[in-house]
Parts: sequence; structure tokens; C-alpha cells
Amino acid sequence: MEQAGTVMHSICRFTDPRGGVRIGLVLNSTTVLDLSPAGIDRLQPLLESSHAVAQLTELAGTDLPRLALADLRLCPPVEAQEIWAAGVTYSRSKAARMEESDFSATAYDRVYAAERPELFFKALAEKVVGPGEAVGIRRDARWSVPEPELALVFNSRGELAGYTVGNDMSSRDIEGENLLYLPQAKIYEGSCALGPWITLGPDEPTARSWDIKLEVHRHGGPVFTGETSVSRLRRSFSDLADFLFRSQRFPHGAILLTGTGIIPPDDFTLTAGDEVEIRIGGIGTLRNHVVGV
Ligand code: DO4
Ligand code: MG
Repeated sequence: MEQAGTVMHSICRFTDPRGGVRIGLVLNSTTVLDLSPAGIDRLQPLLESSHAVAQLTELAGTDLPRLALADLRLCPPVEAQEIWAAGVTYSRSKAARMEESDFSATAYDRVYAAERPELFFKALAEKVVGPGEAVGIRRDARWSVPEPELALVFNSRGELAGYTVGNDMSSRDIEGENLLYLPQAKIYEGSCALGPWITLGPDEPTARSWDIKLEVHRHGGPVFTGETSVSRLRRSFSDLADFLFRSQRFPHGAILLTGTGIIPPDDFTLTAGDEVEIRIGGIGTLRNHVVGV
């Protein structure tokens, strides 16, 4: 696959008929190459390798089994990485948080401009929701929103290995009540979705040209659509990585959601049964339905 001269490949995790997990190379919108006969049964070695793109290009030309994407159950593209998130990295997010809470407005204003970014822990790998699975809204929240975010996939050396689509589900009334409630507003059952796969190859300038689109459907029709561009992200990927990996090791690598630039209007809240669709140009589309948790 190519985008403006950039060689890129997407790798996914999917369940096999025996309930195990296999690794696939997404050849196009309909076909996945099963990499297990080539001895590739985990994502991490590919993420750690500096030759992954060349290796995948070579494998794409082999006669490994080709599977129909529509027949596969994709799993979240994460193995053992911790999931972290950056906040207030788009001016739209800063403005919304400042309106949400007089109490915390100064903190949001300051962190947007500060050298040190807001970084917070989001999820353990085992708690991440994959494509087609349910994202959650807390039963004690009145105001729940999806946050569509570009997710950076880092290897254990802190090198940017790829990208995926992320949803940093959030309870805005709990967040707005008191900043100290942020972990409860951000971390609960089904609050982190990633997928549909990891895209390797594009550099930062290429990724910054991508659009992010959010659609929420209710009873079959759209109730919210929004759009932004990664170019509006205030911080560089290397700046975010530098702070994340400062004084901290991630032996399995880490995934960092880079913040949202799409904020639904204040009278919008997700409800159970909604369908959330997040599309990032260059990667693909992550779809999840909403349940109360
Ligand atoms: O501190 C609030 C969280 C901000 C956030 O998650 C975002 O901007 O995406
Ligand atoms: Mg966020």
C-alpha cells in the first residue's frame, strides 16, 4: 500500500477458529494475508524491528494464505503495552474544557501552552476494546462523549513504530466537577477502544496530513458528525514521546492517544445503542457500539 510515495503496511490481530490469535497483513479493503505460517504470531517483534516495512513488503508477494477481511473477527491491535493519553493538545479541546469547568479553567489554559504536556494513564492492554466491540458509558455519568484520537504506537525503545485509531471515551460531567476526578472520568469498563489495525511506515509529516472524522449514529441515522486534521495537534510526536518515556521504561512498548480536536456540542451525550465511527485518513475506520456499564 502507498500514500503519496510512502510505503505503508497495516498489521492486525484476529481470532483463529480455535480461539487463538493470529497476525495478519491487511492487503486491501477486502483481503488479509495470514502471517502465522511465516512464523509471525505477535505484533511486538514487528514493532521492535527497523526492517518491518521491508519484511512486510516481501511477505505481501508470497503465497501465504489470503483471507477475506469480512470473515475475520479482529482483536484490539495491542498485546501488553500500557495505553496512555495526552490531553488538551488541540485548541478546540482547551476551549471546551475551560467552558466545562470554571474550577479547572486555569489548569487547562496553562497546560495547553506549557512545555510539559498533560499525559495520563488510560488503560491496560487487557482492558482495551477492539473493532466491533462495545465501548462503555458510566452509569453515574450524565454527559458521556467519544474522543476520536490518533494513537501513536511506540516500541520499547520509545521509537514511533506505527499508528492506530483511538477512542478516549470520557465522562465530561465527572471531569468538569473536579480535576481530581479525572481518572474516574477516563478509566472505566470499555473506556478505551483501539483499532482496526496498526499502520506502519508513514512519517510524522505524512500523519499530520491525515483527517480525523467522527460520526455517531442513533436508530440508524447520524446524530453528530465532526472533523479535524492531525495538523492541528499543537505538539510534535517526538515531544510527546520524550515526556512519556522520560524516567519511565515500557518493556512492551506503549500506545499514546494524542488528544481530541473534535468536541460535540454541550447538549450532546452518548446513549446506549449508539454507534461510534472514527475514521483517520491513512489508517482506517474504528466502529464500536455503546453500552451502559
Ligand atoms: O484533562 C482532560 C482530558 C483532555 C483530553 O482527553 C483530550 O484533550 O483529549
Ligand atoms: Mg482525550
